[in-house]
Order: sequence, then structure tokens, then C-alpha cells
Amino acid sequence: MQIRPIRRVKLILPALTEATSPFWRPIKYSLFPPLGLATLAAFLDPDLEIVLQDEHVETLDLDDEPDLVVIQVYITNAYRAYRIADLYRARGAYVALGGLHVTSLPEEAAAHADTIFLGPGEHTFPQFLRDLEAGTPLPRYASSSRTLEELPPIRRDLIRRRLYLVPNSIVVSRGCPHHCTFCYKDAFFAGGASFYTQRVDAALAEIARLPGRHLYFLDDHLFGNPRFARELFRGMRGMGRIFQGAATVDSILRDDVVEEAAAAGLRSLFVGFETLSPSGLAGAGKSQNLGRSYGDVVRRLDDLGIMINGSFVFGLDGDDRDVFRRTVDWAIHSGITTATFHILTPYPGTALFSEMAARDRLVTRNWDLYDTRHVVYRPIGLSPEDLKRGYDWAYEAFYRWGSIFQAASAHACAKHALKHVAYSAGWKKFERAWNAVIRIKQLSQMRPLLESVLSPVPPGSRPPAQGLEASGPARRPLGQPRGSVSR
Ligand code: B12
Ligand code: SF4
Repeated sequence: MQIRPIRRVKLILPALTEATSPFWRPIKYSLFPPLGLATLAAFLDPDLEIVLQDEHVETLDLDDEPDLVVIQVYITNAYRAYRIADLYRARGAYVALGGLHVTSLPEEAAAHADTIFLGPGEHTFPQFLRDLEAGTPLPRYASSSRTLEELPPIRRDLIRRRLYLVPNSIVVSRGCPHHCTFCYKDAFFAGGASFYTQRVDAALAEIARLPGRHLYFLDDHLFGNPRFARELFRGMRGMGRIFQGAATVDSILRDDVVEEAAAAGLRSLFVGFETLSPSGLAGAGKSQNLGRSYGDVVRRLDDLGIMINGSFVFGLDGDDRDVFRRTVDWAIHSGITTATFHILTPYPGTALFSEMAARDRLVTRNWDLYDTRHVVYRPIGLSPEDLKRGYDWAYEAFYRWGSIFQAASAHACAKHALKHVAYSAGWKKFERAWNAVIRIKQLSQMRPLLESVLSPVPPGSRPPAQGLEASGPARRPLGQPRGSVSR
């Protein structure tokens, strides 16, 4: 093809398919800006005309004439991404596709791109730009060199901050040291290191550049390298930040990193509990959760005033019709603040996908349905209908007002209980209010509210921390399992 001189560059995050479905929750998709694309934009010559558009928060302008189009492809925006790619290619633009789904299924994506990228883009994208300038771009670049050192500062100026509740999203590591069979990470990081961190001083400098108080670490596992995490949190002390992040069950119990994090401003943590069943954990390769007391995890975080977003997956082999009730009961009685439930989803490229395909258990390859809300495989021990019904029931049951108050009452400290109600209800009970705020483009006005809900509970108002038992029940004994699921 004839490559036009590159003057105008457009970076696009197409809307996930949910954007046009009844599941669309504008607030969920107005949380974080497209950090990956802003990271890539840093490698472009700043003198170029660069536009970054996120279809979750704005209408895409598709009437323009960029010379280079860079599109990030997730599994459930893949078809939309391909349509946009085809449109721009027909107009003579050079189209580059990358991201998780392109890495999983490069042949599929290649039909819609001039160049595809496999894996993280920090090294391949600048190489591509050099090749493009020389007139010799390759059809495919696969990342093998992995480091976050010496990277140019992310082009956050291209992000329209006021359209997001959490514009200060940040990643200080990539990947994760674990190997759960359903996770994207082994496939995405194939061909090189699958867990690596920034240098602590560079991470601290990036944090210092972020305005405001609140941060959200999008790292898969913020405590994955304890030495790095400890130094990072020590460096953050005194910066006056409050932040959220994600970590594994074992890392919370392992050492003092969680205390360091709390002292630095950690106020809420996403924890992958996934299942209460040891055989389910073993089957999913989730050995880091095996034999650990979830009750201890909850107690330790609660004692530090850290709210918990628990992640749970339904449909693992061995799950029966009672799994929904058991899981929701446990989450409520343990005082989990927010819960994210998933229907097990075999993403292409994962060990789980290969296994399901080999056993002929996949019932569809319509990627739009791979959103963890649909059953796309043949479950064992549950019918697909029971699985879907149980999943819907779990959300409904966990976020009932009664459940929210019951879960909040599990905290020993009244202020923590109040924050629990505010955070959980704020996330799930005021959809219309969020929609109105988003419509008038005033989401940034809500940030102080989020910050006040996340502000620390003064140590004096908390009961003294209890010692950690080797294992034990959650804060309260579990309710008796109560038969099969009903709505
Ligand atoms: C933020 C986020 C979201 C946001 C996404 C919006 C946004 N603005 O990005 C929201 C909240 C909407 C979201 C929703 C969901 N998410 Co999400 N999310 C993330 C999260 C935590 C961070 C993404 C991020 O910013 N990473 C940091 C940047 C720097 O990396 P990056 O985006 O991957 O970009 C790099 C590369 O991909 C590459 N690249 C990307 N595009 C391109 C293009 C070109 C041309 C090139 C060269 C390179 C390139 O280069 C970039 C720099 O290295 C990831 C976990 C993670 N740590 O990545 C999960 C993750 C992507 N989400 C996941 C899931 C499962 C979901 C949900 C289904 C959950 C649910 N049930 O609701 C939904 C829906 C997603 C879907 N339908 O596909 C999974 C995806 C699994 C998969 N195989 O697709 C992940 C990996 C979490 C996990 N560990 O399982 N998510
Ligand atoms: S611990 Fe989380 S991020 Fe790490 S491999 Fe497992 S699911 Fe993926």
C-alpha cells in the first residue's frame, strides 16, 4: 500500500459491546481513561496532530482523515474495533491494532489492520514508528523485551479528565507472578517476562505529577513484588494520597506490606477470592488462595480500615446450584463492601480456553458474549440457565438495601460501617443520579465525594487490631446453606 506521510494520528478506544446493551452502566465505563493509549501516545512526535478518543465517554468523530489510526482491542469491543479499522483503511489511513484480543487472536485481527501488535506496546510501538517513518513497517510486531524503565511520561494531557470519575489511574507494574488458568495474563505476556515493575523513584515521580488526592492503581497485583511495594508505600507516606488497588489473598496475609499500604493511604482493595471451594481453586490454578483463611483476610483489612471489593466467579467445575447462596451469604456476613461477580469465561489464549475447546465445551465464539455476564460454555453440575439465573440473583441479593446494611453491620467500627453503606449504595443504588451527572458532564464534581467516602477512619475511632489467627471463620459464622437458588 501507499503510506501517506504521517501528520495526523488518532488513537481510539472503541466502546465495549455493553455500551449498546441493557447492561450499560455509564458510571462503570466513565471511571478510567484509556491509559494504554495515552502510554503509546508518549512515543509519538509531540509536533504531530494527535487526537485520543474514548467511545465510552464521547461520540466518536469518524468523519476525519487521520494518517495513522491506533486502536485498542478488547474482546467485547473487537467487532466494533474491526468496523472502525475497515472504515479508516478504506479511506487510506494506516491502521494499527493491538491489545488483549489482538494478542489472543492475531490472525482474526490481521484481516482488519495494516499492522498488528502482540503483547505490551512499550517497545514494539516505538520500533514500529521508526519503521513506518523509514517506509518499512512490518505487518506484525510481537513484544519480547519487557521493562518499564526510561519510558517517556504518559500523555495524560490528551485525556479529558473531567469526563472521568477517576482520571488518576496509574500502573506501576505489568502482569502478575501467578498463573490462574482463566486469566488473560499468561497469553498476553507470552514471549517475555510476565511480571515486572517500574523503578520506585520513577513510580513516585509519576504519582507526584498527578493532581488532586485520589489515585487508583490498575495493576493486576499491586503487592506482587513485596520489596517494590514496600518501598513504594514508604515513599508515598506523607504525600497525602488516598488510593485503591488490587492484591491477592496470600499477599494480604503474608507480611507487613498491607500495613505499609494502609499507612500510605490505601483505602479499598480489590481481592480475587473467586470461590469458597478448595477444589474450584485448585482447578483454576489459583494455588495462592488455597489453604488461606478468607476470614483472616477480611479481618486484617477491616482492622486497617480498608474496604474490600471481592471478586467471585461462578461456574467452575464442581459448582452446584447452591454456590450462589453460599457465596453471597459469606460476602454479606463477612462485611465485603462491594462484590464483582463473574460467570466463568474462557478467554481465547488462556489455558481454560484450550481445555474447553479440546473437550468441545464451547457453545459460541461470538466474542460479544464473552463479557462474564453470559454463559459461553457447557458447565458441569449446573445447567447454563441455572448459572445465568444464579449469577443475576447474586448481584440482586448482594446489593439489596437489607444486605448492604447487614454487611455494613459486620464492621466493629461505626464509622467504617457508615462508609460501607455510602460506598456500596453509591456504586449500585444511584444509577439515575450518576447518569444525570454524566449527561451534564460534571462527573469531576463528584470526586470530592468519593474522596470523603475513602478518607481514613481516625485510629482512635477504631477498636484495637485483633491478632491474626492461623485460620478461622469470617467475622460472623456463615448462614446455613439454604437450598437452591431462587430470585
Ligand atoms: C481499566 C480496566 C477496565 C475498564 C476499561 C476502560 C479503560 N478505560 O481502559 C473497565 C472498568 C470499563 C473494565 C471493564 C471490564 N473489564 Co477490565 N480491566 C481494566 C484494567 C484493570 C486496566 C486496563 C489498563 O489500563 N491497563 C494498563 C495499560 C497500560 O495497559 P493496556 O490497556 O493493556 O495497554 C497496553 C497494551 O494492551 C498495548 N496496547 C493496547 N492497545 C494497543 C494498540 C496498539 C496499536 C499497540 C501497539 C499496543 C496496544 O499497549 C499498552 C501499553 O503496554 C485491566 C487489568 C490490567 N491490569 O490491564 C482489566 C481487564 C482488561 N479487564 C478485564 C475484564 C474481564 C473486564 C470486564 C469483562 C469485567 C466485568 N465483568 O465487567 C469488563 C468488560 C471488559 C470487556 N467486555 O472486555 C480483564 C480482561 C480479560 C480479557 N482477556 O479480555 C482484565 C485484563 C482484568 C483481568 N486481570 O482479568 N476494565
Ligand atoms: S492472581 Fe489475578 S492477575 Fe494474577 S494470574 Fe491470577 S487472576 Fe490473573
